[in-house]
Amino acid sequence: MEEQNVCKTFGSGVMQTFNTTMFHVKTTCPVTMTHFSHAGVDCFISVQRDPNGLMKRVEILVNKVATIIQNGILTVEGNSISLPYDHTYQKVYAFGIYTRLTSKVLPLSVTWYSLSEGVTLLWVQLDRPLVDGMTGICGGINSSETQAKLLDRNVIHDGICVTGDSQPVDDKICSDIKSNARECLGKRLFIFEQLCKKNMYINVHKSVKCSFCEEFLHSCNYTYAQLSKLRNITSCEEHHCPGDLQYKDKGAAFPPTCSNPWLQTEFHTATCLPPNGLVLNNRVEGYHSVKVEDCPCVHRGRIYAPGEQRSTKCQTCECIKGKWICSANTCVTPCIIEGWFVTTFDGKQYSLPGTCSYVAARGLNWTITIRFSAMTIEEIYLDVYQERYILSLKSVQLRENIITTTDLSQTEYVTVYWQSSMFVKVQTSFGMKMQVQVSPEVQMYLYLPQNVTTTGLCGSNNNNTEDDFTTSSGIVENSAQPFALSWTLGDCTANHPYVCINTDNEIFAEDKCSQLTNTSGVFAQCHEYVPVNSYFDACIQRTCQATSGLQERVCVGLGNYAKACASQGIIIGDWRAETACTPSCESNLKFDYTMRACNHTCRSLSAPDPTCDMPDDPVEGCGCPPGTHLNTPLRCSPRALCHCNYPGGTTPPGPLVIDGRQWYAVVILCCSNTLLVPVKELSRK
Ligand SMILES: [Ca+2]
Repeated sequence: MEEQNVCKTFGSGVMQTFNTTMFHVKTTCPVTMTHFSHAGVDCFISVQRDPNGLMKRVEILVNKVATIIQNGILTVEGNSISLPYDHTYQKVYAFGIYTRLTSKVLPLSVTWYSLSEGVTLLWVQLDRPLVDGMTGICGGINSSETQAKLLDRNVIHDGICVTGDSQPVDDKICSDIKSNARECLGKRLFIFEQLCKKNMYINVHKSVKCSFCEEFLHSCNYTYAQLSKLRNITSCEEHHCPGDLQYKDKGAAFPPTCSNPWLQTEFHTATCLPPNGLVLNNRVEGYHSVKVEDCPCVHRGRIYAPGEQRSTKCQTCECIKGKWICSANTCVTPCIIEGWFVTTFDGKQYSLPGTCSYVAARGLNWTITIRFSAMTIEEIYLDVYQERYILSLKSVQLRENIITTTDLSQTEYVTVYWQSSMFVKVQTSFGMKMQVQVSPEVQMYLYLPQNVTTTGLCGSNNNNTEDDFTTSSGIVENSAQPFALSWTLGDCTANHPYVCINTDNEIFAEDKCSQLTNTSGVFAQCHEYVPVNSYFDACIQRTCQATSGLQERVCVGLGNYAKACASQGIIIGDWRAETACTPSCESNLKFDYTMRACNHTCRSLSAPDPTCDMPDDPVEGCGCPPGTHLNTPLRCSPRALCHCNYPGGTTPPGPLVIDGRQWYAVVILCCSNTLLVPVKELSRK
């Protein structure tokens, strides 16, 4: 079990430090709860109360992201948000009757109870040992500071706010609870009495009184009758739940819903739950509970009744118990390696732990290994039988022979050709296909027939995600890191950073990558088909870590989502123009989203083009517009200007003198890419 440290504030100013000391602070000044830095991430949490004891302002600053609750309104970086809210660095969501913020960069959560008038309860939980140099009223390691010193250092005076003495007030609620809850309070009786009297100062808000009593009494196992009696004393009402939900002092923090009908028992807290056996219909407005059989489904913002069907490019789906039950996917899903972000054949997504060399996939007579430089693939090696292909930025080679954009390389087992300036296709005789993006970044898309299983980073290709983290020694791991490290070659250290290298990168990345998630943006039409969040996170990370060419990194991130959408039949349109991502092309080549290799080179005029026999979806990249052909050297030429291919080279249009045998030379004519019969035989030299 990880070490948990909890610091809490409730009532009109009760503080409970990490070392569980409790005291009362009566102030309308901001109070620093905790402030520390860990792993390069700064964390600062403060609260400020009204004269009536309600917290009117809570400020949570983690990794420079400001989350503020003020006058009942929750904002993140100045924008009002709705729950659940998922940000690169944090999540904010309903947790029982509370709201919880969980950081993704620190093992930290902050939970609070919010009323429209203010916050009555807040606790900070740190799931790790306390760190050095912690300040704040929550205390730190071996905190030996006196209460007076803690107050002095952590109550921030601004000249307007007032700090008073926490004078005990004789209050009937305190004495009545004391005598009625003596047994439950046990050892806490003394501290209860002491704090209760300080908590109940004049003008204290009713909810603040209730928050105080609830905190002390919620661990008591009282019967309904006993609870009613205590409620009579405090005149606190039972928490009111919305719709037909029912309040439970202790129950599942997340109610079962149509999207997630299983009752999760991991977290228990004060909560609102549907009546027994029902689930919350979270697919419609309001809080209505239904039988799971009556749950509707949602697709592209449309609600489907139970039993209703819909069809997509790859499958037919039926709405059953709030879930889409789909026929087998007829589209072959590739293993995708885009920078450090991997999607296995069976659809599991994870990120690689470091700049290493890995076995991406291995079959009977072939192995694909990838070597990284920083966050991008430097080289891909494909070993098939005795042949080694090396793919890198704008380059493909078979052993030491370079395969240029106009070439077609064919051996017994492997055919390699360029689909456009951005994509190289590798087709094997045994059904394995690989598409490699070679510009502006090396990325890999690997396709295997259904019945072929593999090992490596790409998983097992058996339609079961559970065994995708199988290590090189055959053990199935739970997490990505040990699994991925087992497939490394040579020295390797896990060095995956999770925070931006600087603030400028961070702002740029957030701004540009949010074009993906923008619900009225160019990518919105695909959101229902391909979940966008993992692409957004990947876009942020690849841009955050870049030391140069930030815009290009963003374009790669956006392009990866557009590619995933295209594979589901959703064509985004001219997104590159809208996002300043249109690449410039060499020579007189033109950029297009639908380039095809088939019959697009001058070479293809000399002989039947084998690429026309290989089924390819069109790809984006630079290539030649219709009516022109890719010529050597790199240029789009009309047919008449095409060079001719002959065994041993290419030649421009016109007569070609080939040295024949020792005494003879042959002149043939290249015309419209066709080598004509010898027109002239030269006489003996
Ligand atoms: Ca699998």
